[in-house]
Amino acid sequence: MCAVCMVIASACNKSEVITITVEDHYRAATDLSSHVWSAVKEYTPAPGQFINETKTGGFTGEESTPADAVKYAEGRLKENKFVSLGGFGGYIVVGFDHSVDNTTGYDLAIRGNAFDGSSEPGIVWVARDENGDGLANDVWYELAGSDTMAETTIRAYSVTYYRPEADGQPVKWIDSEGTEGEIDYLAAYHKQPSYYPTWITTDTYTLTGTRLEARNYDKSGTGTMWIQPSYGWGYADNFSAEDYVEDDKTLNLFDIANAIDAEGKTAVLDYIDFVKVQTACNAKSGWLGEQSTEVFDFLDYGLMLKRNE
Ligand SMILES: [Ca+2]
Ligand SMILES: [Ca+2]
Ligand SMILES: [Ca+2]
Repeated sequence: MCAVCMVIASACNKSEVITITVEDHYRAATDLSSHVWSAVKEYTPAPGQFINETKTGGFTGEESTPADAVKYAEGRLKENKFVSLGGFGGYIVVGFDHSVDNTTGYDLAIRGNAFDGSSEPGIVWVARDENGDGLANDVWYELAGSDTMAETTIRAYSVTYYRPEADGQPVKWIDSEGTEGEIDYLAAYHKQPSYYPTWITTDTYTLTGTRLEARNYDKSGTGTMWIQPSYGWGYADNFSAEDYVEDDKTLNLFDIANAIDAEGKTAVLDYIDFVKVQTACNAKSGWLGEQSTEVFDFLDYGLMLKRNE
């Protein structure tokens, strides 16, 4: 009997109020567990050039509910195709068929499509299924990265996106700093009617997260060659030798030990159940459009290494 169960048993005997600890819902990996993500729990991108797009984006264009969006994202990941998170704040949440342990060293590997000069960092968040309902409705902890303490980094930053009034229009936004802007409509490349998710029924929606300062710039000076430099470490879809896998450079590695709470203090998590990746920059790169994190895969890296021993 585990320590927690013993507490409950003895408490029941005494008819005392019991505080259920999160350890109750730990799901140990077994020989049957997979080191690969098992389910998409939520997919809420910001508007973007690939959102609703039926060609390279792979949407039907008819997604009308959050469940449709989850189905889309699961199908894409299973086909090893990218899921775009759109502009700032767009996110995906995945779960595993077991709890992912915080091992010594790296615990998670996330695949993006970064290459030298094309990093579109996504911040990684983790959560335990504290209430044991299988849903990602628990407290999220950010995994700190190289820029967490930078003065240019803004936590609890929000962007509200506005549904365009007609097809073929950019998506307007306003952020929590009062700045206004647009997700451009790239008529030459992505011709779907709207970049505002088809399954979001409200005329505005707000995404909140941690914003990293954009580093993108036009090297040509004439708008033809946009560079999206890498960040130090701790971000998905980031081409950095500090945490990519040397012989598989689109995989970035993450350590649950870097978890921080809403105040920025270290959060000690022995394990996690859910992983969220969220586009970290609010920027656009000319004809390349908005900076959007792309993801392909989520792995329990500790379990993967154990299996490879
Ligand atoms: Ca670790
Ligand atoms: Ca839950
Ligand atoms: Ca990318």
